[in-house]
Order: sequence, then C-alpha cells, then structure tokens
Amino acid sequence: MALRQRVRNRDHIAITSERVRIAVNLTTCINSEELIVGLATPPGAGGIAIVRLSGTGAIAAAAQLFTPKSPTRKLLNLPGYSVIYGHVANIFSGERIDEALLTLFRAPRSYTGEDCVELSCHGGSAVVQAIILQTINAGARLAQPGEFTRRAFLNGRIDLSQAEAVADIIRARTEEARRLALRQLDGSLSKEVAALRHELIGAAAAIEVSIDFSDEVGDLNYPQLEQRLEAALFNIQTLLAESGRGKALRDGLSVALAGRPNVGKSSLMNALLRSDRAIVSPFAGTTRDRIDEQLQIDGIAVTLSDTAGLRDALDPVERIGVDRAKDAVVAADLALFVVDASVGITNEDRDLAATAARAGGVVVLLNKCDLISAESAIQLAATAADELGLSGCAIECVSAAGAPGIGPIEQQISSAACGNGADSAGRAAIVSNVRHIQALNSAAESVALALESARQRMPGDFAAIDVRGALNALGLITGETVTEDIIHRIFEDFCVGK
Ligand SMILES: Nc1nc2c(ncn2[C@@H]2O[C@H](COP(=O)(O)OP(=O)(O)O)[C@@H](O)[C@H]2O)c(=O)[nH]1
Ligand SMILES: [Mg+2]
Repeated sequence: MALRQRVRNRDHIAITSERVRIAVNLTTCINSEELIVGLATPPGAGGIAIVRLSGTGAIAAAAQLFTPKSPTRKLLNLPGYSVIYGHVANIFSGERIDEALLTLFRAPRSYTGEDCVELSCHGGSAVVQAIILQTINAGARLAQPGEFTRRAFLNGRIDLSQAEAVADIIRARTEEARRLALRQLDGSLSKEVAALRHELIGAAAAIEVSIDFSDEVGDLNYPQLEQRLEAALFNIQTLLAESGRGKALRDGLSVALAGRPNVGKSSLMNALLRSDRAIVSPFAGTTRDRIDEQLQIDGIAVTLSDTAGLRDALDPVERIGVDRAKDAVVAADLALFVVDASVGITNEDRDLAATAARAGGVVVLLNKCDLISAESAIQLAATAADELGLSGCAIECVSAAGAPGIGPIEQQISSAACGNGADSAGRAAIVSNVRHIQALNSAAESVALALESARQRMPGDFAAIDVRGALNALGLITGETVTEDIIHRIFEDFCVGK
C-alpha cells in the first residue's frame, strides 16, 4: 500500500499522455527562430556550392543580397519550391559577387520546418565566404554543426532516429550501409518503436485503470497483462537479434590476422585483397609494421589488418611490431588466428592463441592445406580448437596458394557480422546504432522485470514502474525522452551545414 501511494503521489502514471515532446524544454535553451547560415556542400573548390539559410526572416534576408534576373519576380511574393536565377551582391555597395540559383522553401515545408533559402553559387571558397559574409550582414549567424537537422528534429519534422540516419547516410561507405540508413531515415525504426510503445502504453493503461477504478473494472487481468508483455519482449528481442549485422553494416568490421611468423598471414591478406599488398617471404619476421586495408565482403566495410608474427622478437623494431600486432588483434571485432597446417599446432601457437581469444571473436584458419592430405586436414580440424584453448571457435581449412582457397574466410567474416545469423531481408527495420541497441537492451530488461511481477501476481504498481522504465528507454531512440546533453552529443558529430 505504501508503495502504491508513493508511486501514485510522485508522478501519476499518466503514460497515455506521455508524448511530451522534448522540444518544449529545448526551445527554451536554443532560439530556433534565429536566422542561421551554413555551407551545405563540402568546403574547397567544386562545381557548385550551396549556402543555406534557415529561420525567421530567411527570405527577407535573401532579398537583400539576391537580385532576380527578371525584375518582375519579387522574392517576398514567391511561393515555396520556387527556383530563380539571379545574382548575389554586396548589400551595402551593390558590387556583384556571383551569379546564383535561389531555391525558396516556405515553413513548414522545408528541411528544418522553417523558412529556408538555398543559394547555389560557383563552388569557390572566396565566393562562398563573400556570400556568407553578406548573409551575416543581413542578420544571419553561422550555424553550429548539425543545427539544420537539429531544428528539423525540434520542429517535429523527423524524430531522433531519423536525424541520426541523416548522419549515417552521409557517412555510409557501402551500398548496404546506405540502404540501411535510408530505411531508418524513412522511419522504419520509428514505426517499430512506435508500435512497441503503443503495446506498452496499452499495458500501462490497463494497470492504471485497475488501480484507479478497481470497483468498476475489477482486479487486474494478469493473464492478459502477461500476454501483452510477452509480445512486447518478443518484439524487442527480435529487433535486437538483427542488431549485430546492422551494427557491422553501419560501422564496418575490423578483422585482424594473427599467428606466429611464416604461417601465411600476409599471403592470406593478399589473397583476400586480390592484390600483392603485403610482402610475402619464406623468412620469419618479414612483416614488421601493421598494414590496414579496406575491402568489402557482402556489403560490409571490412578493415583488414596484417600484423607482425606474434613471437618473442629479439630485434627491437620487430618487437615494436609485435606489440602493435597484439594491440590490433585485441581491438579487432574478429581475429583470424592462422596456423600452418603443414606443421601442425606448436607450443608457440598455443601460447599466442590466448591473445587472439581477447578479440571480439575468433576463427581458426588452418592455412597451407594444399600441402597436406584431405584426411590430415580433417583430423587437424577436429582437434585444433581444443588444442589451442579456443573451444567453440569456428575452424576453417584454407590455402593462400591453392585449394581449398579463401572462400571459407569470406563466409566466416560475413557470418561474424550477422551475429546470430539472423536474416535481415524480411524485416523493414534493422537496428544498427549502438545507442539504439543500448536503449533496446534496457527496455527488454524492464519488460522482463514487469513480466516477472505479473507472473508473481504482485500489485499492479510493481509492473507499472518497469513498464514506464521500458517506455522511457524506447523514447530515447526516437527522442521523446532524451535529455539535452544526449541531443547535444548526437548533433555535435554532424558536419556544419547539415
Ligand atoms: N604452399 C603454401 N605456401 C604458403 C601458403 N601461405 C603462405 N605460404 C608461404 O609461406 C611463407 C610465409 O608466408 P607469409 O605470408 O609471408 O607468412 P607470414 O609471416 O605469416 O605473413 C611464404 O613462403 C609463402 O609463400 C599456402 O597456403 N600454401
Ligand atoms: Mg607477414
């Protein structure tokens, strides 16, 4: 009873009316009406540069520095989405700066939701600087990184996960990563999260009604609550199941070749890159520095590192290389631990496997299988992981020189990115951002606690607290419940002008 009272007094579970936009708090800190200006294209010379103005008075400010070619066209009277040709001039002297195309957007139908003007001019840094200076003379101030997108979020044009997708789409290095970001920008994740929140708000409302109106509606229907919570938990876990691949697609995967000297690490690197990148020689200690190269496997941006053979090197330079190699292996998402199959597993291999075991994941590669019989390879593969103290790790027979080749390595890298092997093809939303993964984990934890309370037939308040915890966690993804410093951190990673 005491708990019930406490919960209800402190903050009545008004979850149904919980969609209080963070914008309300935030607009008090940032004056989003202010006129801002930023270069939307990359700095430096280019065919075209786009200077973007947004905020109250954007069109009037533009009218001060831009003169349409046709004297009959008045900027202030033009409808949204108009594009006009003209020139930009110094607002005091009238001296021409450049010719330009002006695109006009009227609130709320613009990227930011405010009045916006984009000036497409010649892409030279002197031109851009001069135009930006004139916009400042006309009352604008320089935009902070990500401020245009931040305004789009604060004005409710997009939610936080969509704003993050804007940064992802700009940063995408592979076709798959771009596709993933576009889906998020289209709101695929927002929709899944909204559905989850809807489910949980339903559960919270049922609890609340049973507390407030137990006389009219009777006691809490526990089996129904359990069902609701089970469904929510299942849906969160399904989203999480695919997050490993999502994260790999978004952030790429770091893969390091590890093993003692001369087992064929550099040869495998070259084979995977299909180029003679690393020096290969029969002499141990050839590779001394770390070599990083980019490649794509199944749409995943892989950073592959070849390293110095791990051994107790006497040569001081090689020793530095060995230290770097260890760092690379430990930091990698996946270590490819290479063993010379024609030699078998040595004591040195056993010692070094411990370093590989500290990477995010390990695959044991029995290299030079072209030199041994198929039977010996099968025998070696059967015992290698246990012998190396890497029980449970995947083992592949490979060869940099002949059959069976390197196909199995590419498959292993691809499935390492899949995490539990979930297939993403059927689903619209794939979670890829660590921040979202953490929020979903925390939501799952809260729902599991609520479920436990329901199963034990505890008073409704117990489940209600955890359901609210889950709702808060989910709100972090779309931005309903984030704090200002999280928002600040997200947008400071954006480039200026975006
Ligand atoms: N037969 C055969 N020789 C290989 C294979 N991989 C590497 N080698 C040879 O093994 C030696 C050492 O190779 P290297 O790639 O420099 O080994 P690392 O020290 O581990 O980088 C070189 O002479 C390679 O030609 C393989 O799969 N089959
Ligand atoms: Mg080497």
